[in-house]
Amino acid sequence: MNKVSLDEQLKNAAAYLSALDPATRIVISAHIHPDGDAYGTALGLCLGLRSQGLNAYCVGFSSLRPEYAFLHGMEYVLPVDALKDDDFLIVVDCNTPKRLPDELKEIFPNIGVSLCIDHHMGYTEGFAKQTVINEDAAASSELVYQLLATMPKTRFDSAIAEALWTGIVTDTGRFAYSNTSPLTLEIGAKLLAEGVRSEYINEQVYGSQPLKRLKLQQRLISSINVEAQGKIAIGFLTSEDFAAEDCVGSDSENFVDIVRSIRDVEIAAFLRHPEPSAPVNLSLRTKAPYDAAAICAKFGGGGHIHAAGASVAGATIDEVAAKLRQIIASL
Ligand SMILES: [Mn+2]
Repeated sequence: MNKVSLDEQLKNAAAYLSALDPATRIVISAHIHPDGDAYGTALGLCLGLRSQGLNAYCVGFSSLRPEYAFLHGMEYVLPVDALKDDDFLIVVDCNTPKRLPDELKEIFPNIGVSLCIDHHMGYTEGFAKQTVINEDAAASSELVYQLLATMPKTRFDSAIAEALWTGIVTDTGRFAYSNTSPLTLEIGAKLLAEGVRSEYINEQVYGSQPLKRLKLQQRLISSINVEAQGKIAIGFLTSEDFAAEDCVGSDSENFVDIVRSIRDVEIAAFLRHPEPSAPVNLSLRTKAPYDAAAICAKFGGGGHIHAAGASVAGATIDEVAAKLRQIIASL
């Protein structure tokens, strides 16, 4: 892992970017199945670099999910087949080739990742030429704010601020999780001062659910099983559940929080299998002393100490749940 201090990494990355020829095309990708922090970090960085006259674009998503449709910068999203070997590729909120969008996985070795900006644990050594990595950052958007603030030519505006605000709000559970630090709130204050419409964004992200999503939640709630004297809760959604409510996998983003909200539960797991041919997705939330990233690593996944996930191909929900119970029992 990178032992260089965050300040040093920010300074180096800022110098690296500032030295680029303005004609160099910068292309920014986040991870597969983007969430609020992935969209917010990628678009916020893209707009922030453009405010300095740099030639920045995003790649890896072609549309925004409806709750994020208010974000600006979609006109700078390129299709993957437009990428060229001499593009300057930045990967954000993702620290391993395994989590890149599928269509980018094949071509990224030709381009190479010039810069990785992320806050997850388990960086794949050699993934990028340069990094801004800090596992203590609440969100990748927090790191991008710091990077842009290190670059004197940045002209912050409300579009940049709303993108980064969205990343921070969604990754901190609206400034509530333990990853929320004094710095997170300081950055939040600076973003608000740029004109973030906080109430409007809250309404878009958290108060505009389609009814089918609530029906899907109802199915998850019905599935929850609390075990080990109330310490462990496991809930799941099968491909039949998704089909019955006309939902896709991304409609269940953050559903693990429902499982996590049960009193006294220390390990909360949400298993979903949106399509029979797709992998089973495991989302895990833990309280001390349980290490969610270590448990998910046994399934080939990763994340943070109290919030992690894994994608398990060729398995059923029952098989993943059985292995999870076994791992927890052995702790
Ligand atoms: Mn994140």
